[in-house]
Amino acid sequence: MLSVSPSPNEVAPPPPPAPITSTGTGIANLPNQRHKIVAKNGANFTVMVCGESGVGKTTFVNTLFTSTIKEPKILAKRHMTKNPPKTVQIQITKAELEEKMFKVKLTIIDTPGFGDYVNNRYASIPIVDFLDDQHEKYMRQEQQPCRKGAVDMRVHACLYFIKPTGHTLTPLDIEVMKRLGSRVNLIPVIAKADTLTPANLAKFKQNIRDVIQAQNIQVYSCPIESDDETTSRRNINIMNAMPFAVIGSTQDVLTADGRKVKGREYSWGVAEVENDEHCDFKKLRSLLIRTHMLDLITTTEENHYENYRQTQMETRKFGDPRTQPNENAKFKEEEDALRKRFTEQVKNEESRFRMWEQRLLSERDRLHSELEQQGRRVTELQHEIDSFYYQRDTVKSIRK
Ligand SMILES: Nc1nc2c(ncn2[C@@H]2O[C@H](COP(=O)(O)OP(=O)(O)OP(=O)(O)O)[C@@H](O)[C@H]2O)c(=O)[nH]1
Ligand SMILES: [Mg+2]
Repeated sequence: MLSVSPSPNEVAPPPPPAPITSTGTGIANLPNQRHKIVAKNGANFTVMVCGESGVGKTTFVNTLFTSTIKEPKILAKRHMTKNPPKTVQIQITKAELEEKMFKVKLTIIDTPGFGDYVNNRYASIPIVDFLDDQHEKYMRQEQQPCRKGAVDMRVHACLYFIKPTGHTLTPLDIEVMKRLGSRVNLIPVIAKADTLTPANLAKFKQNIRDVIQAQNIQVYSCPIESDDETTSRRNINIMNAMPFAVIGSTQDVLTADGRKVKGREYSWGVAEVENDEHCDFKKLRSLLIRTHMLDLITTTEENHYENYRQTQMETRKFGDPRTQPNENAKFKEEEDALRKRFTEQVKNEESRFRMWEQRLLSERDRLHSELEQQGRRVTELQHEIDSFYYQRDTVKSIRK
């Protein structure tokens, strides 16, 4: 069995992965200096997908598996259908890629989409918690006397799926991406590229790049410099494609020229997953499991994990010694979030009371004027009664 669905906060260790042979994605091409280490130990590589609900995260994961691994039947546990069901909890799928002498234990973490609610401010909390928890678990294991068999689920690449609106990043995208970018190698991805025209896609990409820069969002940037000119050119090519536009599909369709490809069929033709003219799926897949896997692993270890570790050490040094270091930082974040929420709620209540007060005052004024009117009416009636008695008495006295 390859997939497990533990709760977001409690990730149960998944069962051992079944070995699968890759379709030749070139793990053997990992840079030489790291070659031996990887060959000896094998690499643990973890990718996470996240983004708004329904943008195609699960379909992308399935596409990645079916296009990368020769025996998708082993992954039958996943919903490989055209329209996968809504992901409701963090889902972990493990597979083992093997090429020549190299083994890569690939873990893909699919997350539930957010953006369904009016207030999505806290939408990314489970994902951020998951990322921090993996660093924390690893750090605690590292501090143990025996570190053999340590479970390492630190996320090496987090693909953030952007809705293909054709405009720009939403405030929610910006907020979530900022939080993710400071913790993990963040790779922005434009979902459902087949729904945009090439011109709109190019414009959309540029808008996203501009916002990323203006908002100072930390995204993964691969090293461009290399002794080898071809590698440098390839890296520049990859960087220019960011944010990667992808098409997801596990369906085999027939093109006009008779090729059977993974793609999406339209009346005007086929949008092909693995066609560089149609989308950047191949570039992204190559970056992940071929050309930059090692860089993603190294930067996670050296930058993101190290940042986390240092922050925790600082907190431990200056924080309350009775409190666990991670908890200190987490409590601080939670406290800030709670304080913000509390202030907001107080403000909301205040404005509710003010409106209520306003309503009561205008009701009071209305009743006052009604009372005055009624008073005037009473006086009028009293006059009428007086004049009635007066007339009756006059008539009586005349009769007498
Ligand atoms: N046109 C188009 N549709 C896509 C693409 N990828 C996925 N879809 C469709 O979008 C719908 C949602 O896809 P999912 O993969 O379930 O989306 P998700 O992001 O996992 O959704 P949640 O699990 O709810 O967060 C399905 O009907 C897919 O067939 C794509 O590249 N192009
Ligand atoms: Mg899903």
